[in-house]
Amino acid sequence: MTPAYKLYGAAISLYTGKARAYLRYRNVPFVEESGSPEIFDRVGFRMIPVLHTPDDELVQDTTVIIDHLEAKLGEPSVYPAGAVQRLIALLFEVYGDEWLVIPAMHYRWAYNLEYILEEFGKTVNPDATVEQQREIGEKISAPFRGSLPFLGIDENTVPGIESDYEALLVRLNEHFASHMYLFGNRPSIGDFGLMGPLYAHNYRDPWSGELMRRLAPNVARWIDLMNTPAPNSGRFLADDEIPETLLPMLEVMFAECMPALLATLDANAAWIEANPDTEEIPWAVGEHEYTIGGKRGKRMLRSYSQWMLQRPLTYYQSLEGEDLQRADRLLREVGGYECMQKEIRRPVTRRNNKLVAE
Ligand SMILES: N[C@@H](CCC(=O)N[C@@H](CS)C(=O)NCC(=O)O)C(=O)O
Repeated sequence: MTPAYKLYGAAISLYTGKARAYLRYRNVPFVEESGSPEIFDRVGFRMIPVLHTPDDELVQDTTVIIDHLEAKLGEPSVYPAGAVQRLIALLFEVYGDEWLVIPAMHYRWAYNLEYILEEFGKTVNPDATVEQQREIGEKISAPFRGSLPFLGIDENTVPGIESDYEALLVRLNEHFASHMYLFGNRPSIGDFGLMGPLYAHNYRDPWSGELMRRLAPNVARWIDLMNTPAPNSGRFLADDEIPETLLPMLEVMFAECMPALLATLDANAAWIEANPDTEEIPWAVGEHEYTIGGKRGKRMLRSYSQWMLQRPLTYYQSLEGEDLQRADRLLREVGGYECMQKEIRRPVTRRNNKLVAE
């Protein structure tokens, strides 16, 4: 029998790794294929992954894919019921999707070049010779390699990107020494967010995978676990507990990643106000100076980051009473209180897979 769902994606794709792990965890029957021009025409642009549902719907964007299936499948949800766990899980998802793409892209193109060029070629033409695949790879990977400066990867930031990433590996390694997933025995939306960059690039690319296994064998083990269909019987830690081992990672997240990503909200608001008659917000809305691993550089402000950031921000800003108090206590401890007060002056939404002002 043909599985009901199709995932249009690729083994080398960062975001496909996130969606695939979710489908496996929820035991959703699916086949994985490459997307076709017809599929991308229907979506409106070329982007993977895309989920093809049994109702012939095409769902684009990993977060939308996961939420679409969460609504269908119900419990056991990947969104913790505990307010603080849920908030931190949403933050880890943004961190994986929008920030760890920086080390993922850096390590892939700096240390795995030969391999990844062939992999790109193999993705397009599995039957071609290695030489042909390399040639195809050179050509079709050009836009990806060319995006490094826009992501803020240059000679000044590379030492910061590497020290920051290696420190993250060591901290995650310590965390996974005593926990299966971020919040106990059930993977959360935060685990899936981390899975994209940590799997497809930093585990699967050979040089990067070797670095991971050497510095952080428990992280490599977590990746194997995330890629395995699960019995779906695990639980999040009781009493909305946040493991101590996550706190140093949250500190780093709030010191460098969140301020940089939050700058997108101001840039988007300025763009929306300057272009009241244009519906779709462009992919990039300016550039800014940012810090990574203590090194300063310039990166493009990607409008889409706001849509991801709105998830933890609106969730946090909806909290009340005891939940808010507990969230604030933790946020103050990790230096995140100020960031989370950020007002969403011009909310954005997705309409027909396009980012627009709400
Ligand atoms: N926010 C999107 C990002 C998807 C994305 O950037 N996918 C990359 C591949 S990992 C892509 O399709 N790039 C354009 C291309 O392959 O032509 C998601 O979560 O699905």
